[in-house]
Amino acid sequence: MTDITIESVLQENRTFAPPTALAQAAHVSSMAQYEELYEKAKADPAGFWAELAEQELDWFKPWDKVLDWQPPFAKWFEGGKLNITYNCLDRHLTTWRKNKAAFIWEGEPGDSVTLTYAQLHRQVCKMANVLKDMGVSKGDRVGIYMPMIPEAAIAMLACARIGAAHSVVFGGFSAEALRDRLVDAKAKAVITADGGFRKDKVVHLKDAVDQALADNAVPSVQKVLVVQRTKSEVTMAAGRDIWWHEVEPDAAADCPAEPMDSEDLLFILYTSGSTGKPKGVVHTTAGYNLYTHMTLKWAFDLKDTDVYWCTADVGWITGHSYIVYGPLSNGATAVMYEGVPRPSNPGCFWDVVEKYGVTIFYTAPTAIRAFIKMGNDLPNARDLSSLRILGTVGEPINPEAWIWYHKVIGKERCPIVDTWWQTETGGFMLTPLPGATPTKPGSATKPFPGILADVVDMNGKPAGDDEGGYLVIKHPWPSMLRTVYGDEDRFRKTYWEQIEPKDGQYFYFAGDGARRDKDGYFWIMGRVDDVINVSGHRLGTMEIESALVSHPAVAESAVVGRPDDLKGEDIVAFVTLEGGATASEDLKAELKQHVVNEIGAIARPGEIRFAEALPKTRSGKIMRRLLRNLASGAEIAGDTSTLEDRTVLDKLRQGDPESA
Ligand code: 6R9
Repeated sequence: MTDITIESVLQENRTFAPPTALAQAAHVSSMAQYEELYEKAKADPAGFWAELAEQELDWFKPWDKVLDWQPPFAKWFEGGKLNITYNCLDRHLTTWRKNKAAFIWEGEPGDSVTLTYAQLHRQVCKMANVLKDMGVSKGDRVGIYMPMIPEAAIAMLACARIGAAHSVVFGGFSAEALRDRLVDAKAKAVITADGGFRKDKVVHLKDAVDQALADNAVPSVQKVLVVQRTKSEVTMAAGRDIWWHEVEPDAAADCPAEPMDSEDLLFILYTSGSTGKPKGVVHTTAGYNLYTHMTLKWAFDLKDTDVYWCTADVGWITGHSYIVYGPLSNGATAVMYEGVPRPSNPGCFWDVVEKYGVTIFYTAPTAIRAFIKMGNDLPNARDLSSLRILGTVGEPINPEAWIWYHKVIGKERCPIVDTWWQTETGGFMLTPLPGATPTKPGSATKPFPGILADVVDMNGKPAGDDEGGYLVIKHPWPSMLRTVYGDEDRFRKTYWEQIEPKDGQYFYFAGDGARRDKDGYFWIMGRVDDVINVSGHRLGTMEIESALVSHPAVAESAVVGRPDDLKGEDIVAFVTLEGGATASEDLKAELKQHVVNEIGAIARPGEIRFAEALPKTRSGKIMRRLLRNLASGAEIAGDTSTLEDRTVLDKLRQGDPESA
């Protein structure tokens, strides 16, 4: 018997070809062209990336060596000098793009600002000069704790301009979470705002910064730069805190971009491990610049005429790579929106699409499932005809959500680009190219050219067609994480030693279960930590959840294992219902049977629990770890600092009264 790591139980057979007109005009316009690029990159990865680095980026000094791979440490473009903000800003100023919109920003209360490349450049230079005055210099780390306002991007770019590394902490995180991250990064300064607007409330960011820094808890922080957004009352510490609007008018509008080595630290971004303290993922300059530039250009077929909108927050890697660096490096126009769908304005996303004529729209499955629950009237009441490409990221997208996105938002015209990647990978790893790749709902399709992805067992042996296993990457890529900040050991153990290297072959371990079908398409099955073992069958969460979501009454679901004497583990499914559906014991029985019909008896949930909402991280990922605790009646254990809404857990603890 082959060593099958995770069993695949659900098959999805629908395929969607790229629209002809879109394909004809696309950067990559056929499968043949994709395959040519893929094979070329596979045969000579260094040569492939070097050619693109020369074509697509501006360098102050060319590199000496494309790739130095001393596993698990990779260096790309060593000896080269560049500055990512030169590629994102300066080089556009000598072209017609000088007065092109770089960012179209809209605030939650409805205020808006457009920044051209020239204006953005000016603001970045000013803030860079202010940072210098604050004593920040090349090599220092700066914490950024901001709402979704243009100054968040300006702050990141201002750091990169002078060679300081930023560490953005999502503005929804608590003072404690902020403090831990500032301490770990030994940040010299913090850039924040008085507050931000979120779901019609003011989030008091400056107060949280004060709390984080209280009692000299972060001795490395010397200065705090504060942007005024909400005009709420804040305390300014004399000698430490500086108002941006007070220093901005006098700051010089020119600040040359610091020449950086290719491998100089660009940023640290903390990603929460399921246990233990968050990992500071380290990204460096040149490889990250190149990879985010190329992936956005090809996977979203980015053109100068596009109005591109990624709904993420800059506090996540998606915001770093695909709101700030990728779009600007390409000279694109990017929409930035402060708000999120909220009871007072559930259709706000579609208003923004209509108002600015968004052509490329990139969001997360959790948002799509929320839109489905809110009903089709909201999008149907807006003109969405400007859209040409849709994207998704963050979690596996259930085929039913994919189909809804395709029909109701894309009007069956827009390819869906399902991008699988991670904070650690810096950019898209598995993704369709919209003019080339036929898509299958629920599959992130194929590797980006230059990415050698595989599905293997614990010994590194490749799985057969449709056999589940571990998703790995077998060759370094330009934007891969370089280490875990200050913890090389954790870097090795987490990513490179889960599967033992053999004969010089190293495996980057992504921590996701996956299978590859006979057409070479990858299907992500969920995090390996979440795999459920029923009577010796190891089942991924994605497929059972998709089966549940395909029932008309179900809006969203999360399945976890609960220890069971007989089966090892039993499946407990947490389910939220569609607007019109009513919870009942009959519905529970029906849902169990539905899973049996869709998948088979092996996946029959032992228990269904109705819930009002599921516990999610602030970036929208379901926290199955907490549900696992609940399902087995245990106390909630481990880190809960990334939880979006604490009341969700309390409600779940009280059981599911609706089903009584
Ligand atoms: C970009 C981002 C990474 C984890 C990743 C996987 C899940 C992301 C996905 C996806 C299936 C996709 N994930 N995109 N799963 N299909 N298209 O989300 O980074 O926050 O570090 O999370 O998210 O489990 O390993 P990050």
